[in-house]
Amino acid sequence: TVNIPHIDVHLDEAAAAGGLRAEVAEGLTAAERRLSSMWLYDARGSELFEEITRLPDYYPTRSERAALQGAAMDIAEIVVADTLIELGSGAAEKTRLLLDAMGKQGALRRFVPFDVSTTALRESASEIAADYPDLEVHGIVGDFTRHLGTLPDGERRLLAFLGGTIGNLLPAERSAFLTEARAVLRPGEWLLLGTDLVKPTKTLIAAYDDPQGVTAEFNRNVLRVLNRELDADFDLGLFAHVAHWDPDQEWIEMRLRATEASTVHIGALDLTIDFSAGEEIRTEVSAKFRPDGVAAELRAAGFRLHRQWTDPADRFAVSLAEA
Ligand code: AVJ
Repeated sequence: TVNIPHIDVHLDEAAAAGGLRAEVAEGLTAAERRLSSMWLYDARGSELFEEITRLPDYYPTRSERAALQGAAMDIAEIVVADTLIELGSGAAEKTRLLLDAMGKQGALRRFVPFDVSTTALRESASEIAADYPDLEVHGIVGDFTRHLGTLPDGERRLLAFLGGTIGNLLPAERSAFLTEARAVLRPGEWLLLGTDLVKPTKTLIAAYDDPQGVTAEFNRNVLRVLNRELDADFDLGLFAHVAHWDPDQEWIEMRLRATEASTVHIGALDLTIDFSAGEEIRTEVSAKFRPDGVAAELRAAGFRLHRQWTDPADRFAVSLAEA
């Protein structure tokens, strides 16, 4: 028999479209134009991100994998969880390290991948179900800033939020997310948090502005999403990819910079926007952390930090905290 995943969709298309409309209307008319990085991940965006993770300069995925390789068995033995929930699981590739270790430990029964991209989720849930025949796979399509309350119950759950995706939340969203995660978990349940670490600017910029141009393509893809979903007429050729390090906030910003003046019409919003040459839209922040800072944010949300691991080059941290 085949192991078929069960999938719940909490991001219904109408609500997502409403969210996109409201956000784009507000973000693109603000004095400092911005878009939420969530809109980067349509099917094509999720594929481009997977391609980014294989680029020589994009170290976070490899560094996190190295950290997890050293930590997975310890984590499995500390948490003794029956359910692994993974937020923003995408292709769920590093998850296998955890699934293997938790399987070996013996308590694991169920895997709950949670992602904003329906296509990425269906694909990864099916692959994991096929490769782990005894594992119950229950996928959830949702927005982890809004739908944490829909997570299935379990005896003892490990909530994994890897990839450094927490860095894509703004500081207030970040603390709201951690507080909500703490509220959803019972005492004795666990959070595993992956965070990219502060490092020399040139290493960071190289990771977000690759010579192959994949990150640029990923960034500009958000305009394709707006053209398709909101009947907009962005000319992708008129927007250049920019990766900027903000030393005060300690985050990378991806931006799209208008290379010349243009007028864009967004049909679904009945909105016309004039871009002057050089004007920018912020499309993502990707915060970089210090291990002590992660510990402090976890503590502020009511978690107790149990242990932190880093990769041998100290580029990326994985923190295990108890609710
Ligand atoms: C979604 C957190 C893994 O911020 O590094 C990759 C997304 N943006 N290149 C990150 C991303 C540009 C990525 N994560």
